[in-house]
Amino acid sequence: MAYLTPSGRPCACKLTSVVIMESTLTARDRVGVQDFVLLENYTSEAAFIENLRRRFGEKLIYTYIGSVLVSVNPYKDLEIYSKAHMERYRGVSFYEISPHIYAVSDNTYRAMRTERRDQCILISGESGAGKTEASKKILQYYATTCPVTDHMSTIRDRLLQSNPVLEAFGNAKTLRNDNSSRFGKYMDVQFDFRGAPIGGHILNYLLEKSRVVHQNHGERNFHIFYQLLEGGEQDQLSKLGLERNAQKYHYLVKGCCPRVSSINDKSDWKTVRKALTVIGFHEEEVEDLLNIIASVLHLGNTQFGEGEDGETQITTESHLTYLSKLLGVDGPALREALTHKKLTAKGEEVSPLSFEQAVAARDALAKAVYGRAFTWLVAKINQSLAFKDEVYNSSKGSSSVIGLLDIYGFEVFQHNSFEQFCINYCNEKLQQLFIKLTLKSEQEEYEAEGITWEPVKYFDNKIICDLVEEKHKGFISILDEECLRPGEPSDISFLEKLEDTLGGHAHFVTHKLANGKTRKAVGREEFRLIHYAGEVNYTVNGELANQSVNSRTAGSSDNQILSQCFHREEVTTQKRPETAATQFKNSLAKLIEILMSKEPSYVRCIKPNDAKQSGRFDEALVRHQVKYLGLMENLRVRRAGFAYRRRYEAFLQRYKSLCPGTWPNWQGRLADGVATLVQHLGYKAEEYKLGKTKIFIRFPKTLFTTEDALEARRPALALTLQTSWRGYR
Ligand code: AD9
Ligand code: MG
Repeated sequence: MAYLTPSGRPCACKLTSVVIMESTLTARDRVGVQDFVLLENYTSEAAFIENLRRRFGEKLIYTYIGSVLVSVNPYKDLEIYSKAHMERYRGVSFYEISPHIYAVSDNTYRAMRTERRDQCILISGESGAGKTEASKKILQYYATTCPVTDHMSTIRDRLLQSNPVLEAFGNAKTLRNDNSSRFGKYMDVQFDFRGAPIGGHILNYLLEKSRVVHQNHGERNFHIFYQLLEGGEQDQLSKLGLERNAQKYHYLVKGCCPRVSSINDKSDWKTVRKALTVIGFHEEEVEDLLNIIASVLHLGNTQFGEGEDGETQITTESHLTYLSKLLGVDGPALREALTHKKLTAKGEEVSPLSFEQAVAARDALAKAVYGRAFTWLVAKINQSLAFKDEVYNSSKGSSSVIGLLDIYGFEVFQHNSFEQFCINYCNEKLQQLFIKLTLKSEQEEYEAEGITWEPVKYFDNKIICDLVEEKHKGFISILDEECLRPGEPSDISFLEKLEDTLGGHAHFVTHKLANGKTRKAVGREEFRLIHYAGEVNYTVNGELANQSVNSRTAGSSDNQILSQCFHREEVTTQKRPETAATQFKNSLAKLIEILMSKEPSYVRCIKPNDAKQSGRFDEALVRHQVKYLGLMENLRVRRAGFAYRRRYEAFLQRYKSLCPGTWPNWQGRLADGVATLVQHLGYKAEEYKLGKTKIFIRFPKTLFTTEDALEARRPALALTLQTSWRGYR
């Protein structure tokens, strides 16, 4: 970890910037400690939360645990993200200035440049905690502060503009967040040897496709539908066969919430249209995209009834006509795909679908079409962000990367399905990574500095990851087996298999108790996983149906996006297909590999209340998040042995005035200078250790005493620095 990387700027400049910053914040900064490592009672959860609460009350939303940034969503614009704020954080180390997302951005950037190692910033937290906002702020920081030439400004603009486009298609209003990301996102930003952005790449994970056809009460479909209806030009809507009224579309009214007070669909539409142009979408491509959006709405309004022959038939011909035109598929083929199924075992023979089956086929097609369009959109953005050698000849071979991970947090609803299962499994994997990397990096640092490592107890959630992904006997293997077995898959036999294989596992529970009785808290079609973050009941109902995709019609589409997307699937159907669960498992494994190859920084986001209100701090809600984000464990690991560490040059620079032997300048080895200094200050042997490049201080009190000495000697300067170094207790 690039912990306490020296700023590389002259001291006088740094001090000036601190003074400017602190002079505006001094009064508010007299609250709590700005690094939890400095909490006297660091094992107390109550003290931890009290520190968060007090700082939040003063609009100090950021606090560190060592180099991990904890952020509490203020639910209002705090005016701390201006260009002037960005400037204050440039080239300044963590402890010289108040905690901020810009400090993490800048330290990561400098670590990438000075250590020439790829970095990543992992942003986690529950829905509405502020992950996406944090990732946007980081990107804005780089876009504003990094050097750019004309060519590069194009890439910079595209990087920024990819956000509104992806949010339009991948975000939606939910009960928890008016702009909830319904997909996981990992974005690499590539920099050349001068530190200028030259490219980017996005990986997307598991779009919540079920939202296309169904929304819970108080929720909406993806923003783009409402944006198009509100903001699209009249002749455009007419061409698409759409009316400017979201209420007319079945897929848009399930949540009874077509309008959201915090969202302006009309102006968002303008932003998205502009962004598509900046990213380099051609008019025909935009048209294909809009055709898909409109076709989903027509599909939603496609109704079925019973014909004279008793077979299910489409009763809304006009929608079918539009569908065939917009999707570029043959009308009769589409009609057949929506009302009949192919009996693969009997060649070309088809059999009619029941009413319910036809509705399910329609919805499956809508989800598949939208899902593929989203995948295509990401691929297209990636093409436009791709690092182009011929443009940036000079930077060949010497680029580095900062990855930003903004992925859905742990989710528990009344009814939890396959999608929640994947999301929570993803969080288990990320927690596992966090444990590995924080412990590993801590251990490595101790080893590198030649200091004995003192192990810390923590809950290792590997047992839950194994339960899900172990070969042959893990949850996903059992699901695969059941899905790929010939004949109709059954949810109940799946549940029985789960019981047979996983029953008795400490983290897997069904309604059956060992004594033959029934456990009431788990339904007959449910199983419960005891996650590291809490217990969740999942319904198996539909778990298996979710795994199949209707691709019959779209493969032959004239719509470039659809034919491109579905063609690939057709080619691969000869092989044993991968289930959605296995696909997700594999993509997660790849993600973990990517993250492991980089040096991580963490932003842990906390949501202060469920009402999306500013100024409200719900302690119980925060306590729960502190628990499942593993923050107390994180703090204990960070405090294990030594609360504080600092590179020799930084420590000497700061305190040399306290010792005649080191003032004004120490000429010898840095380690000797620090030894001279701490001896003079009267540090006892058990209070500190000298490593190879850093001093390790065991107790915060030692540091406070030294700070007090500095304050007594240089009152004016010390006052400004004190706030940034240790906060006020
Ligand atoms: V989800 O898992 O995608 O549903 P996120 O991404 O964690 O969730 P998001 O960043 O979208 O949450 O934040 C939710 C809302 O909180 C935003 O729309 C803002 O209105 C508000 N927010 C979040 N962070 C900040 C901030 N730093 N300053 C002001 C903020 N408002
Ligand atoms: Mg988000």
